[in-house]
Amino acid sequence: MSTYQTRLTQLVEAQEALLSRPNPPVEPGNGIFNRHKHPVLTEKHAPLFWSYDLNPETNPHLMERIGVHCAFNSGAIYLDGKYYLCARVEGNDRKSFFAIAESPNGIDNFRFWDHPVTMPETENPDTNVYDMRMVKHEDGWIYGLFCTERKDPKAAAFDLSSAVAQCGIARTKDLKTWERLPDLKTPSLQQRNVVLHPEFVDGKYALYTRPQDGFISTGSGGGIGWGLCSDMTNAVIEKEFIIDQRAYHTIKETKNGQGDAPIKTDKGWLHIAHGVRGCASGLRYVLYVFMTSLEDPTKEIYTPGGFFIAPEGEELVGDVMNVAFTNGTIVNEKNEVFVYYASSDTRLHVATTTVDKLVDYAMNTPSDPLRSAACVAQRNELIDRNLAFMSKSDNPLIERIKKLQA
Ligand code: BGC
Ligand code: BMA
Repeated sequence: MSTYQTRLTQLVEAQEALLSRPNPPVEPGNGIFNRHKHPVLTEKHAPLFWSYDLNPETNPHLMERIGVHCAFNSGAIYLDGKYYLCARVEGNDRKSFFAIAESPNGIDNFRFWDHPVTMPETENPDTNVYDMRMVKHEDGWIYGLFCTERKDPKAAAFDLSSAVAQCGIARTKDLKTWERLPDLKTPSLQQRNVVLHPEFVDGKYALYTRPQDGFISTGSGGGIGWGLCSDMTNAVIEKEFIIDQRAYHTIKETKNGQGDAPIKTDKGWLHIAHGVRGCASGLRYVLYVFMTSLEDPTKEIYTPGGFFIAPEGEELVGDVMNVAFTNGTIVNEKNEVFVYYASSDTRLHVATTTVDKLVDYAMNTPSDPLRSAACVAQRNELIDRNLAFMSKSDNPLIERIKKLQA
């Protein structure tokens, strides 16, 4: 058999197995959510015709011509019973682009559409675009807000990494044709992680922002911000203020940013965000949860302490280590929740749970008391309640817990 034929057999068989493999939940989990056995998207999910020249005459060795390196941070939307992701796909050339993948059940069998998204540029071309949040707004459009990055024109000649991050805006009705609108203008020098709230607030569009002074550092401010604007076709936020602050010695000491749009529940808006801290191995990204009031979406009402999802196992390893990041969540008609989180800027996973469980988690997980001694007091309170309960319980499994410590 020719090299071409042998390699084609291997590639096709591997992809057939990958794309249709079931993705069961990992039990028992922590009761809050379940991870699933496999990532839902990887670079190997990209159609073979995206990276190979499949013609044996022009590619007898069946080599990759334009490699696909990762598929990660994905926007997500549920339309007519189907689960759609707008993935951040990155080529070997380090440029990201968007591509839609669809699945019948949200946990496996994701297939990319034939072509990536053709995202129009503005008069100031983007060098890199990434991390789209797809939101169906009550105005009838599906908006895609994403980060657009361009080299900083003010950087010194030797500095080839300083850039300016801003919020790009596009809208669509079918996820196929995207109308690019002017970038968001805010009082801040840079923006990343901007997310559209799905409902009008006081007749205006409401946006979660993440103001920053510089490209990496949020500078003097940071936090998850909020601002209103009256027109998405020329989006200007005049006043921006912080609704979720970062804080010393927490999982969001260095930066934080809204994930997808918050989930509306009868107890409040439920947010899944990312928090970042700096440590000896670099920046560590984890996910956390908070809730805001239905009457006043800028007011925090529940702030469960610590992380919700932190990278573990193979998730810790990838292009940018130690990162869990989310920009896509789906809630279906059964109130099942699909949290799409990427690990280490390399691959995409799903964590499944329900709206009820997330609200229970948010309302009943104590807030971070910010000091070791206060954390011990908080834990002792739980332990004492449990010991009192256990002494009265006749459940044989509870008996066995006692014996484990005996
Ligand atoms: C990368 C992003 C990253 C940002 C800040 C960008 O160039 O593409 O993934 O979040 O830099 O580190
Ligand atoms: C950011 C994000 C993500 C990325 C993360 C870690 O600032 O916007 O794109 O996952 O850094 O590199």
